[in-house]
Amino acid sequence: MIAEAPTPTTAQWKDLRQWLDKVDGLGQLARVDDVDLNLEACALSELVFRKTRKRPALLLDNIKDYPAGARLLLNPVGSRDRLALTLNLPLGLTDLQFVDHLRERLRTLKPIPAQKVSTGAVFENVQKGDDINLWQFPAPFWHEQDGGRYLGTGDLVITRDPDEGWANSGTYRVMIHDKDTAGIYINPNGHGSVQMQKYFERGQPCPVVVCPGPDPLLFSVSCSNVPRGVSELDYAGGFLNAPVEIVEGPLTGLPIPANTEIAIEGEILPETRPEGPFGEFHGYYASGQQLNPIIKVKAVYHRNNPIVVGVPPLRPPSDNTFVNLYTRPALIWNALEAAGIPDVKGVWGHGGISLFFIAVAIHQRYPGHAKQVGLLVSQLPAGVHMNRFVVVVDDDIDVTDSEQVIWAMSTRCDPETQVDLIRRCVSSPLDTVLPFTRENSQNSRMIIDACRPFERLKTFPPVIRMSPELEARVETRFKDLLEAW
Ligand SMILES: Cc1cc2nc3c(=O)[nH]c(=O)nc-3n(C[C@H](O)[C@H](O)[C@H](O)COP(=O)(O)O)c2cc1C
Ligand SMILES: [Mn+2]
Repeated sequence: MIAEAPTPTTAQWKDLRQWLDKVDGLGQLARVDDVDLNLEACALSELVFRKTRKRPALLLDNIKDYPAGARLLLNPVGSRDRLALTLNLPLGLTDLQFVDHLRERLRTLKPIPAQKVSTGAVFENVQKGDDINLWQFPAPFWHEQDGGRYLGTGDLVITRDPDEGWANSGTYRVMIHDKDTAGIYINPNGHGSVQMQKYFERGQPCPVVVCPGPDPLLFSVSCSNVPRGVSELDYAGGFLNAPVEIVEGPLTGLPIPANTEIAIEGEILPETRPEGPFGEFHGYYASGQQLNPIIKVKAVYHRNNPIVVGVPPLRPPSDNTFVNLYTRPALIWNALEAAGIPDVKGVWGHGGISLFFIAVAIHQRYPGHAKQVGLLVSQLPAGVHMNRFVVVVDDDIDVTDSEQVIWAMSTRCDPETQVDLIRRCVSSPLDTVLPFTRENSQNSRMIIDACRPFERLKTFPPVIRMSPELEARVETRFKDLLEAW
């Protein structure tokens, strides 16, 4: 509706380092020396996101207490143009145009199977047994109340379904316990969690590979909602229009991106240790300290001078919530269309995060259209996770503009007749308003029909709005005044 579908082109980079050259070429890479990973790195990441105009990616080198060359990349995809570059989309789009382009791309995207190659740069250094030491990599202590140092925030956690054979790659947090042990937290409905549980039910450990320094495309795909049964590595190939090159993990047989910075191969055990607390993506330390499974590391592979990618959760909006700000609305929009819903004109998540407060604009076609959309969005796989409010507005409202959405709620919605509460829906143990247990993570949600009532469309008070002709005429006539002030 907004822009023509972009022609997919083959992306011009093969790994994180070539991607960094592209970002440098855009003028969006800042290099910083001498940063302290104890709290300072996270604070710097947040301030760059909040206070700079360009929101550059930050490449930290000569990190305090680490050898030169051990690097940390912060804010990888925290600008719209950097995310567009990463997802192979045009630069310079507005928020809604970005969602519209992305949904078009996702609608036609065909996964391309990852291609096995004989070796890769990831094997430049191989460590086993006593040589394994996770502390060698820059793993920040991110937030003041965290329970440890997290090596995995912008990572890939690769596992395989023991029944169905497909490999999943999800972004899940990984905290270092000791030199060859890490803790992992996976939400119960995460694909990696389901696969892990299947191994545990058979009394087996779950083979795993953690890549804490991935290509930002693989990261962006691994932290968004890719359908069950599809490998994120194949899905990323669809974005690139070329297969992702992988090597086989020597111990696990799992796919490892051939030129990724670091790959940690091992097993997730059902054995638990205290993990967290951790400052979470919604802006709270929500889960306290939990007993979570551990990863026993069997081998570490890394490139020379490896780069860790850090995407610390912060109070939204942040670099951490940025990717899904676009992917979730795009997926919801596509799912509504796939369900046969006509005339969806825009989808956007408000509050700097895409899941809690979702607004959808429609051109109303029939009585009940708005309610149907609201209920569906609140339960779609792409929208259900931790959602709390869904607002449906008419398409004269800019769905990405919070002021306009709230104006529509204030002037077109009678709460008694246009608001519904739906109870016991899918949420998360990280939901701030629930007791933090895995068994009890069901929340309620509010469906707000903020459209003009269908039966009053013709008689509803007209909006005060100048005609395009009047606007153009007055703007031309008073151009000097408007520009001078
Ligand atoms: C930076 C970042 C960190 C994340 N950390 C976690 C995490 O620690 N645990 C988790 O379950 N989900 C986490 N997520 C969300 C998952 O990556 C997301 O739900 C993804 O779809 C999981 O992949 P899956 O669908 O294959 O399970 C994170 C997302 C982002 C953007
Ligand atoms: Mn998945």
